[in-house]
Amino acid sequence: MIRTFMIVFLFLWLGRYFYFSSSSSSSSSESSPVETSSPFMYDRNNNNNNNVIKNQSNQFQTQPIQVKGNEQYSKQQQPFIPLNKNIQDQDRAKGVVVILARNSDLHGIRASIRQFEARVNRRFHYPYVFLNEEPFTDEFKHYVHLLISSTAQFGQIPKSVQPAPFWTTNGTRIFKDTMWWGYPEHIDQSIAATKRKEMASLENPPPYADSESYRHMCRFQSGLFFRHPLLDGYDYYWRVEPDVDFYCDVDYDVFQLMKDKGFKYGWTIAIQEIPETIETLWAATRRFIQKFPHYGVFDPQQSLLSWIMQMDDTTKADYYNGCHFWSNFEIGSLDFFRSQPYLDFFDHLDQEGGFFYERWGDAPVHSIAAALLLKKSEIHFFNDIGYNHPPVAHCPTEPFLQEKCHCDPAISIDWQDGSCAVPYKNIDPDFVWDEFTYYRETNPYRLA
Ligand SMILES: Nc1nc2c(ncn2[C@@H]2O[C@H](COP(=O)(O)OP(=O)(O)OP(=O)(O)O)[C@@H](O)[C@H]2O)c(=O)[nH]1
Ligand SMILES: [Mg+2]
Repeated sequence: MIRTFMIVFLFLWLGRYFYFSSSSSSSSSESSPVETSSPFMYDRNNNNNNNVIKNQSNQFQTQPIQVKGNEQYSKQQQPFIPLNKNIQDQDRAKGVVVILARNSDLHGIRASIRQFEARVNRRFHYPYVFLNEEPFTDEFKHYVHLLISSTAQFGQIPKSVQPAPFWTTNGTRIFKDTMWWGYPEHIDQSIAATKRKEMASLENPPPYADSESYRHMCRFQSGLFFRHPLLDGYDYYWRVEPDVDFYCDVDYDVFQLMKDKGFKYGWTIAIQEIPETIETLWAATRRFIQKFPHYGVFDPQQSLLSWIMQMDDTTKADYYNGCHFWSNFEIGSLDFFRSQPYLDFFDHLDQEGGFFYERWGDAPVHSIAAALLLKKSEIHFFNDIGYNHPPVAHCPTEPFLQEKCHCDPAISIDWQDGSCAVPYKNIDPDFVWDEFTYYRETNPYRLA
């Protein structure tokens, strides 16, 4: 009996170790499309994956698909394409497209990837990482691979406490036990359930008011995605969601632009958050600032603080105006999120519990962090990337950009009610590049 227990314990313990080792091994194989095997990753070398689909409820069951061998998972193995500017290999930006999705998102993801490839990736072949708290089905992997021009890796997110990397200010990486997808121990789940019910019974309940999975998703996107071992070795990411449109040709390497210009966060749509979902987020942020006064710029002249923080004329108290970058589109620096100030910010918010007791979204969390911890010169408006996440779209109005697009500028949220682009202009008057600046800044990164 005791021996059985010991064997089970040893097995579980080794499982944890395996996760650690997968983190470092994927880092060392960053230029290789070959995936390492781990409990959280799809092992494409395992022939058992290459069977017909298993999900009996799916419409594709009527026509079992043939999933081919390994070759389809790495159609394009040339990560460094020639750009106008001669860039040494070691100076190349290591970018990746990151997609969090459920198996049920397959068709929405296919629609997004179809346009992403046509407008962007057929030129650059950025690799993809797909993440899911359930194993991706063979059907999902198969149909995604029919559309991509590069490599893809499929990772699983643990629904349990597992070691997660944490980077200190001197760059050291340590691991701390963290709930990846689920309720952290300190969350009172019965209070969380009551709060969800309260939100759902509001006269105008916000979307996903009563959803548990949405809250897990927001917490994961806020504080965990960039720690997944499949993202080790990458410096920049482009987030893509199901059912979005990419309206314009992107004919220069955005990741290299980000790296060379020192941009840490790129956006296309900025709007206001639904107040009911973030009632105490600003108070929690204030406590973070008090706890870590030495972090960040916290300087209205250099930062975007005044874009998000306003003063109440009567009470003279500051408050969060809800302005945020709509994070379903993001091009960002993974190192920003892996920095100690950001990780302390996330841990602080996580301890406060608002991901579950309210419905804090990753968009306001990322945006407040960017406004507090980055200089405004490190944040870039990708005006040229026309984008639609229904019901809100950004479509460039400038004729020199319109030539690259297929959207009606009239649909663009930018200068309409609810957009935070207008207040952004007050803080950074030159945030929309004119034609000369656009070509001067992007030309070095166009294909040679
Ligand atoms: N694996 C997984 N992915 C999820 C889950 N919920 C949402 N996602 C993904 O997380 C991202 C954001 O979720 P969305 O449902 O698009 O949320 P949203 O953009 O706020 O709202 P809508 O797009 O209007 O539904 C998308 O990429 C989804 O595919 C989940 O429970 N599991
Ligand atoms: Mg969405």
